[in-house]
Amino acid sequence: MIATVLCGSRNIFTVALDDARIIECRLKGKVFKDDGLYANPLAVGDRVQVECDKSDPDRGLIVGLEARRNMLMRLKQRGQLPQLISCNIDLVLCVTTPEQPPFRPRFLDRALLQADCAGIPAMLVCNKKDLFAEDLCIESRLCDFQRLGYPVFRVCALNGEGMDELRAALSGLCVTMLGQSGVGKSSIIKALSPRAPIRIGALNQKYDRGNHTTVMASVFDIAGTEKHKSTRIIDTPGIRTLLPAGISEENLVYYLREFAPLVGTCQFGLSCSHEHESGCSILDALNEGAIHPDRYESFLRIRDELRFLRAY
Ligand SMILES: Nc1nc2c(ncn2[C@@H]2O[C@H](COP(=O)(O)OP(=O)(O)OP(=O)(O)O)[C@@H](O)[C@H]2O)c(=O)[nH]1
Ligand SMILES: [Mg+2]
Ligand SMILES: [Zn+2]
Repeated sequence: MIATVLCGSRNIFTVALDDARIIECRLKGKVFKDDGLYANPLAVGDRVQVECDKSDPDRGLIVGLEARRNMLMRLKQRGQLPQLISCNIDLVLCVTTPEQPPFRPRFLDRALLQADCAGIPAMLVCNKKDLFAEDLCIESRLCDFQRLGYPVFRVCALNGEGMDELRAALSGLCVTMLGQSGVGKSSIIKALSPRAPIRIGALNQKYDRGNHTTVMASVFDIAGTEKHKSTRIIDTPGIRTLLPAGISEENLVYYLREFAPLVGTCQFGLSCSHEHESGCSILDALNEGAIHPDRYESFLRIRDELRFLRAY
């Protein structure tokens, strides 16, 4: 029987069978084709073949893995294998805040890069709109993401502001939430589906950030309404560091939307470092404002990191 992984780690997973029954499965002595490429053998959203236990209807054994439509991954630490966050999804929802925790556009650049590299559409949600005092730096970055084609939603999970638009945008999709601890990923799911059995954490007063309340990726189904189809949301634990996974120094530019069309058009072609050369299309775009200075800075930092990761 085919099932979808809802949550789990190491070798015990909760899966939903295609007849809607939810059972617990072991992954025992089974080696998949992709084994050895990722830190975890299975991720939430994976489609697996299951053999049900004949004596216990609530248990089974995972015996195979169906082909993956896509994989969202991350690298936690240099020298480790990439971790699969979720598989077979339609959308990555990158969640951020203007305050508590502070706005971190570099995290967004990385999260969007990871989504683009996986070929998965992405949107941004700026939560905690209630804490948003007019801040030109934040607005400038949010507008730039919009300009690049990432829809941006400004919402407040606490008072429901902006939630209808977000709900409509998620209609019929399977979505993965991505963001730092404390930005309100779980709160947004709770706002969309008040009866969802989900834990919301308090903020750490001293450090103005989350306490890593969600500890494991898991799935929540939000029922459809007359206006919207149902939505499946994967809540994930807050991410501290997001090192680029599955991207090389050479192909980084292809995954930065405003950089990609310029590749190869510099005077020195593909050998241009885009740092000091005359006739560099990327530096020209930066000077003309077609590339936001912050995005250019992110590009340099991520490229440095990729060099460092490769030198391992
Ligand atoms: N002021 C304000 N606080 C909010 C809003 N949404 C969530 N919070 C608060 O932010 C804190 C963290 O919320 P969570 O939903 O647990 O955050 P999370 O992103 O799931 O965090 P982790 O599970 O640790 O990754 C809680 O104290 C929420 O009440 C909002 O719109 N405005
Ligand atoms: Mg959470
Ligand atoms: Zn160049």
